[in-house]
Amino acid sequence: MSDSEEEAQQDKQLKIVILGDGASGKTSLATRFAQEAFGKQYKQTVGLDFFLKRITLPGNVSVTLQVWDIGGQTLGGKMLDKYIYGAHGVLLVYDITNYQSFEDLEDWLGMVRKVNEEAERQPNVALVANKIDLEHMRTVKADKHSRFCQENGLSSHFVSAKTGDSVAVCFQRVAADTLGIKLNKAEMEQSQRVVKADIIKSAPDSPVRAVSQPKSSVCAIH
Ligand code: G3D
Ligand code: MG
Repeated sequence: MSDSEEEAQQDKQLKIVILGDGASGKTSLATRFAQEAFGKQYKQTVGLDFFLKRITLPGNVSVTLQVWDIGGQTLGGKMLDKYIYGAHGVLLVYDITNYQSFEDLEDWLGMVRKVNEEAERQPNVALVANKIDLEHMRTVKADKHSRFCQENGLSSHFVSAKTGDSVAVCFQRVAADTLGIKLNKAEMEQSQRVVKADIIKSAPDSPVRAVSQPKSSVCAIH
């Protein structure tokens, strides 16, 4: 690759818009992805608001994501088309404990399609089921989620902005789809958040054996 080609590649920016009902967790997802944090104050300025984050995709493709949080905009909001227009990727977010937030996605998706009718492309859309840490309070069945994905050609994601589960991979997948890059399973798993968990041994029977065993292991949070 020549220097200029490499530069062009380095400068690639994708517009990603996070849509969905109020309280589905859009700002939390944006914050989590931007800062690897949850619950910190996220400054919502008036007007169009986005942040930039550079990620690396397989094949060493570096791409900058322009992530737009629609703030308090609701379906039918006046500024909404300005957010949505020209997006490369859209995260359609609902809260698995709030059925209405799932039902409203049909309207959100309709809006995305309509606004981009005159743009040069339709964005890649990901269906994002948020708050999977609240599985015990789930009101939207997984098969409803799957059917909606199939019917509309969406990629499927189950995430938690609170724990960080699968958040990064979700953004990564949308970017990869937009650029026509396939992510294999290992690459998907690599971007999952991993933690080191110490194995605490109670009353080791032989000190020699205990030392020879691993003191920690790496596991993914699900
Ligand atoms: P919005 O930007 O779509 O309106 P927010 O949604 O990001 O402001 O989140 C709405 C509420 O849901 C917040 O609670 C937030 O902490 C919570 N939330 C967001 N994502 C998750 C998640 O993955 N799991 C859980 N358990 N809660 C989540 P508050 O109480 O601050 O209003
Ligand atoms: Mg918000």
